[in-house]
Amino acid sequence: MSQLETAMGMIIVVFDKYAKADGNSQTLSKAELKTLLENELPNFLSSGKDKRAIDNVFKNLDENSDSEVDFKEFVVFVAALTCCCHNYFERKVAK
Ligand SMILES: [Ca+2]
Ligand SMILES: [Ca+2]
Repeated sequence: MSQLETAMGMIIVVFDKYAKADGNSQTLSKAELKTLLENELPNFLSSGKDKRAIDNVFKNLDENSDSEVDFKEFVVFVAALTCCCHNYFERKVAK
């Protein structure tokens, strides 16, 4: 597998790992999203570990407002974060 294929596979594996905690492996509940962020993106939440921060992230991700984050909604989030990282490193290199 290529590097990109491996990266895409990892996103699927990570989503599945956390999404299946409550028996419904198709979507992330708020509790599942919280565990995922705490374990996989510890720096992302370091600025606000309180419940409100999680609530806000969850509300933003849940685009169709069904109180679950499905894979599509999760991928949009990962892509947005990746863009932020990319911008950040580009600025660093440009200096
Ligand atoms: Ca679930
Ligand atoms: Ca949703």
